[in-house]
Amino acid sequence: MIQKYTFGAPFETDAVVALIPAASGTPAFGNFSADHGFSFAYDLSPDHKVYGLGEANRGIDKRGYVYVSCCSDDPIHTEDKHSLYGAHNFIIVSGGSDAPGRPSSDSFGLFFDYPGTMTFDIGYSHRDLLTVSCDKPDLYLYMITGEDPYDIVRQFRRIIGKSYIPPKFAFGYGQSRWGYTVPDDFRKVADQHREHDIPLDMIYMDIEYMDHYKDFTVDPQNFPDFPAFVNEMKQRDIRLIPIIDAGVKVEPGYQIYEEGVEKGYFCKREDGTEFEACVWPGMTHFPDFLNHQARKWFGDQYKFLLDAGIEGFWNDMNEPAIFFSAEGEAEIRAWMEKILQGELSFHSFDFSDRSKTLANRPEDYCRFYHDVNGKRVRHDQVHNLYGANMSRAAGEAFVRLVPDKRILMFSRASYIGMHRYSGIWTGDNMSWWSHILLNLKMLPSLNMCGFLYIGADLGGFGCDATEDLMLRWLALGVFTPLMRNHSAAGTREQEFYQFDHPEDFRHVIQVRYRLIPYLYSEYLKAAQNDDLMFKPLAFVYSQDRIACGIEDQLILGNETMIAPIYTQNAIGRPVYLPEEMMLVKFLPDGTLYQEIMPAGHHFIEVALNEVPLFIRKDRKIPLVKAANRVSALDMETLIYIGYPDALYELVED
Ligand code: MIG
Repeated sequence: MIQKYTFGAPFETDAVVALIPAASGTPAFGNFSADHGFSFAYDLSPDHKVYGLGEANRGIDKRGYVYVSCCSDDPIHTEDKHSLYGAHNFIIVSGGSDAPGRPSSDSFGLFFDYPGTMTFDIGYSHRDLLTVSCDKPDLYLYMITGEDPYDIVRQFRRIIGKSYIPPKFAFGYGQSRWGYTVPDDFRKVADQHREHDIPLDMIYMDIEYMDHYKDFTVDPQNFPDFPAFVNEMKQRDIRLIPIIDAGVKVEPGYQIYEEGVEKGYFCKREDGTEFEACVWPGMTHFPDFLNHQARKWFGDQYKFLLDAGIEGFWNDMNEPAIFFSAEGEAEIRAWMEKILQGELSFHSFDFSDRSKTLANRPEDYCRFYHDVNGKRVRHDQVHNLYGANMSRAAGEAFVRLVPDKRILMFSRASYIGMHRYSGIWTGDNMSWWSHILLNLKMLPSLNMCGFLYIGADLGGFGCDATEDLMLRWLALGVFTPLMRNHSAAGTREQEFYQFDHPEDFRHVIQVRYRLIPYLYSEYLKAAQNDDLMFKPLAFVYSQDRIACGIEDQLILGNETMIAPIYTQNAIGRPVYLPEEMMLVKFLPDGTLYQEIMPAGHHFIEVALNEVPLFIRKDRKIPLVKAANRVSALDMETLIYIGYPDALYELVED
């Protein structure tokens, strides 16, 4: 059952698409207060677990920390961080399995539809207290009760609308790196994959492809005939996937800038002038994605690239990220001027601190406004909707511009609702072993919030990757819908050909292609049925106390369990089986190791170039022969592995 409560005058975020009548009476769980801002409080018993929050830090069970919904461009995802790029205000309080006598109604879900900053203190200040709070008491609250957390999640998914489905090629492997600039950089990637017989469907174009980082332009020197280059790659059955940044360069004569100013489609300051912030192109204006006309206008710009043959995009810097604002710049200039004039002395740390605090300043988010149906709304109050509406702009445009085609798209910033238009990549992680685990833990939480097309920068974006880390991470990446190797300029190059054993990469990436019919089928089922592709073990084995606490294994689809290796120099890992399962190891010679293992604790050995997977008892999964492109997969080669008498429903489209 879903009950909708209205507090104050909420902003319409469009996250929920189902019509839910207003509930009468007071909510069944917790205490509410709308006196000073808004707050919700609920006493947690020792066995309560709390799920959800989508792209958030730490565990699958969120209990024990404080999380702040505030889309943030922060590339250092250490354990202490409270905010990442997304804002997904859905949590499920689960009564747990070990509470005899507790009513099942002890589990409930909460969606706080509020687009400003929101704090989820989940047993952080007090182990036994959950509080959710925000400054303005204007929001919709959806309270969902159901049989168990899994049922609650599916009810929630039903009211937020169907998840985005990408084109099938998007299930292939993608190579990316910030720094590919000239056509030969892209050709080299394609050539190397061909030479070493390694599958590849996409090469990503980072900001260097643009003309001075101007959206919807290409560098005229490097790409004098861009459609021809896109086509050259397409002849090789490889898609180029360009990045689009949120900020539009301020440059007289640049058509998008001129048009946006003329039509009033950029965010404005209080005095009506366009807000200016420095990002990659230099000074930019931010398109007002909350204004539906501006949204249509910006979406239409994607046509330039669609017409050139492009079939996929990634939307970046859309929190929006700000290096510094015009105001911030003026402030630091005045400060430096005083120092130069000898009016002020300073410590060196003061100097570096000052310049660092210029980026993504909360004050700056209070300096510009949106035009929402003629009403002026200050950005900070709707901050978490910005990136989501950039992707919505594009998604709505694709329906108009290329109605018969599915376009690949994923975004960095997001809010619930964006899952109907786009996927997510989880931003600037690092080449750290701990980030393999973080990648794994985010998967079910993102699914709970509707995001199915998801993935992390495999191998890590920042820092230097090693061959073993890369291989282990790919052995998780073979299971994530978005499988992309991406890294930052200046870090050690991490394409497979930078390492000593290309054959190991060939094998691991081939495993992905062998699994695509299964992954795609499970993806489609999850999208069509408002279901999860990745589930915590607790959702499936809710009566098993040990399984309920396991966070480094996941149920994938309905048939399998994944248990990737995420520690350095490990020869394998401990695995807990809640029931009998078949361990499958994809061996480097293309054969399979299969062993039925009884329920219980095990240690499995897995070499660096092997991919482990468990098939649940009495289930089986389809497997095909590898090919170097998704389009070349031959369904005639399909076999099933697992328990032979099982049934499997293969969904294709
Ligand atoms: O300020 O476009 O998360 O994937 O390579 C960094 C350059 C801007 C951040 C993205 C990353 C991308 C990078 N971008």
